Amino acid sequence: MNGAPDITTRIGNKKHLKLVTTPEQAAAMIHPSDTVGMSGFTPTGYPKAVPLALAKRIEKEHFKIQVFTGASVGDELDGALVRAGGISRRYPYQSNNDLRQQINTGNIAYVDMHLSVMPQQLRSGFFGKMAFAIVEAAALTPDGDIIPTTSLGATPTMVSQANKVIVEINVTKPLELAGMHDIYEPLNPPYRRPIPIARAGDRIGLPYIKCGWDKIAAIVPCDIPDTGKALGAIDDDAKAMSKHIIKFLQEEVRKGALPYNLLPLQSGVGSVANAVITGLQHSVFTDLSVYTEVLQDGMLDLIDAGKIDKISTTAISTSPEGTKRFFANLPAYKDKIVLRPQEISNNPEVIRRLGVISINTAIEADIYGNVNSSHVCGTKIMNGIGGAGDFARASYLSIFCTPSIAKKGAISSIVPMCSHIDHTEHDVDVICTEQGLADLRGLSPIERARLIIRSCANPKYREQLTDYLNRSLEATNLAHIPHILKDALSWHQRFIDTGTMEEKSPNI
Ligand code: 0RQ
Repeated sequence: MNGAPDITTRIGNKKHLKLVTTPEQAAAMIHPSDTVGMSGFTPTGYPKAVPLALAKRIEKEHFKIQVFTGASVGDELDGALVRAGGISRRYPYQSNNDLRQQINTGNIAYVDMHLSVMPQQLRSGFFGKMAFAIVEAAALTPDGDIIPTTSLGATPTMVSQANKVIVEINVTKPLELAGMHDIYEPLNPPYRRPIPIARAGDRIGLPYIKCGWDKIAAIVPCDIPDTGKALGAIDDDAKAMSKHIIKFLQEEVRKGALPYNLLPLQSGVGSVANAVITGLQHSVFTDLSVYTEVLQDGMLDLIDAGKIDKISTTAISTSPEGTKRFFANLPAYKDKIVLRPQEISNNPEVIRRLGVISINTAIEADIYGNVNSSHVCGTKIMNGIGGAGDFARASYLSIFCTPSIAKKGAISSIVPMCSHIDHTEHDVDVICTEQGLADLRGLSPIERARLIIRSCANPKYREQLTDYLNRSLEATNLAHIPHILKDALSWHQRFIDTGTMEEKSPNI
């Protein structure tokens, strides 16, 4: 194959070199309406050459497929296929501009799911049969098993459930990634056993994905690197939230509610999450551990600063600079990091056992502590719930952050009633904005409302929110959760009416 990178040394059994083919020939194997699983979790570890070739084929032949991934992936997959008109249904999370637009105009059916649950539902046959899994790999073992790359996501389940597997060997991924993965697939009920993870770094499975030569339909060389997402500078709001959270955690340690080295941390994606993690670098905390789904650049800083014991994740979701740094120091990082399937990295059983402290981002939070992290104005999807629900419900301490205002202050992120709810008041312990932090544990709804308005709402909106609360108290005669429904709903309606709600994508 002219110009294709040489992958011979990455194929453990030379007898099977005959499976090596072009992206176009591999893409030609897919049938219209097929259900196709693709590796990847955030823009890392996803196939690129085959989806790009498939998009070109679809542009000419006009057909659609159903696409499963671990979570969001890069534009070579979601963007290219959507622009070609090639996706009919998409599961379980996305963060692509073009895809979001097609979902929000009814052209693509999107199923926004808890990420830990999707592999089990695939295995149980809820979605029918998966025709192909297209999987990025660093190498194939002599037995035809797969050494994955920088994310695991739902790939082990896709490989076990698909009729055939197309392996895309990506030469930009170092072979030294081998050994970082820990692959364990639980049995379905009623045969399931406890998952034997008692500490973030425990290894319980295999370092490769079981596949076998019989299942491999094609092997495709690829030299396209992951897109990655450049991290924006940590702005003042993110710095303020990071400070509030670290101060709060220090106080919890002082009170004896948390050990000196905290409990395993989970942080979502984006600048606030990265700011909190970066902030820990300069904190008093040491011997930290992380049980999360995405590892961002800030965690590499913590490793470099000698603050981290172990990190468990399903994706190395670093910026392009972070990825270079990660690959350059792979032996040192390898010792600290375990890559697990999302069914394990996000597993509520393990999260509850370890007592994880979760820190996720909200689009809006209401005065009673409910959180919306997926739908703008209750109707338009931004990205999805992702792994936030897996963690929020099962964690020891569930923290949600959001800047107190959006759209340059035209919108308050603290609202009377969330226009859509992903995380109920029962799963939200702490809300933090740049204004301050509200510890909601043990408080009644009305106490929560007063505290959230006082500590988290932007001064610009405090009076309106207090007025709403007072009128609701009066109108309902101090009901348990006082609301005036028509006023609560019109809060969002005015933003829709003024067109303030036109959203863009953060492409996480
Ligand atoms: O749009 O730039 O056009 O103004 O939403 O908001 O403030 O840039 O924040 O990029 O961190 O994304 C919740 C979407 C935050 C993300 C969310 C508008 C805002 C902006 C983005 P503009 P920011 P971020 C780990 C766990 C759910 C999944 C999850 C997310 C855009 O964190 O998808 O946590 N979380 N998974 O203006 C109207 C409001 C708004 C608003 C923000 N109140 N009203 N628009 N925006 N607040 C990852 C995985 O599971 C893989």
